[in-house]
Amino acid sequence: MRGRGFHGVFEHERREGQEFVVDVDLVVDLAPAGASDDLTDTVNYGEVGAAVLARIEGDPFDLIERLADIIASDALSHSEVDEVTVTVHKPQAPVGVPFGDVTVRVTRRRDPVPVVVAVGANLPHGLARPEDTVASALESLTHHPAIRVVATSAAFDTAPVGGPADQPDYVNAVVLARTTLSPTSLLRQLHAVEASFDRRREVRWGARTLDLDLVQYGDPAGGTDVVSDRERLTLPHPRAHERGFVLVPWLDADPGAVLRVGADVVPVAELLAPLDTSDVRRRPDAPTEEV
Ligand code: PH2
Ligand code: MG
Ligand code: MG
Repeated sequence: MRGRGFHGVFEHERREGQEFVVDVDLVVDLAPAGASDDLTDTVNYGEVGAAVLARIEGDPFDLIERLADIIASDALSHSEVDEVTVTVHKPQAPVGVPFGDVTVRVTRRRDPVPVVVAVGANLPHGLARPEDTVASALESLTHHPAIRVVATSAAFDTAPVGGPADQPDYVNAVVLARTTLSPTSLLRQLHAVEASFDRRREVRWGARTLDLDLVQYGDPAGGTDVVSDRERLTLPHPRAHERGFVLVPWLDADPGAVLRVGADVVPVAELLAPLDTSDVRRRPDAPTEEV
C-alpha cells in the first residue's frame, strides 16, 4: 500500500508530508476458504488495504517503528491472522546522504490470550472409556506448543442434553488455557484433536467419542474477548450460558469465571444459580485399575 503521510520527527515532515509504502505479510490458514470459496473464511485484502492506508494518512507518529507496530496490531485483530510482518518504507526520508530506501520491519504474533474449552465424551474409543478420552484430550492440549493449559476442572458425569434420547451419559470437563493461536487456528487444532479420537460428525448432538468446544476466546472482563457470529466460529459459544455440563466444570476450574451473554458480562456462578444441576455429578477421582 502506498500513500501520503505526515509521520516524522521534523517539522517540515509534519507540514509537507511524504510518501510511505507499506508491505503486509499475513500468516493465515487458507484451507477453510480453499474448501468453501467463502470470503468470510479468510481475510479480505481490501479491508486490510483500507486499514493500512488509513494509518498511513491518519494521525502522524514521530517514528515509522510506531506506524509499523500499530499496523501490525490492526492486522492481528482479524480472527484468522496468526502472525503478521509489516515493512514500512520511507523512500524520501530526510537522511542527509544519498540512499536507496529506509525501512523498518516488525513481526508480531498475538500475546497469549486466555481461552475456555469445554470437553465432552460419551462413546468409547477403542478400549478407552469416555473418562479416559477426556483425560487424553486434556493431555494432547497440554502438549501443543502454542497452547498452555492453566487449569483443568474435575471430570463430571452428566445426563445428555438434546439430541437422541437413548445416548449414554457424558463425561464433561473444562480447560482454561492461554494460546498464541488465532481463534480460527485454535478451532482447527481442536478439530484435529477430535479427529485423532475418530470423532464422526453425523447426528447433531448425537453421541460422540470426543467433543472440544471453544467457549470463550479472550477476557470479557477486560473487553478483549472475540465475539463472532460466523457459522464456523460462533463466539462466545451460543449455548454455554444455559448448560450445566459446561458451567459446573468451568466454575470448578475457575471460581471467578465470567462469560459474555449478549452485552452483559455475567459471573458463571450467577448463571448457574437458577439452573437445576442435579444431573451434573462430580466423578470420584479415578481409581487405579487392578492388574
Ligand atoms: N454436548 C452436546 C449435546 N448434549 N449433553 C451433555 N451432558 N454433555 C455434552 O457435552 C453435550 C450434551 C453437544 O455438543
Ligand atoms: Mg458441544
Ligand atoms: Mg462441538
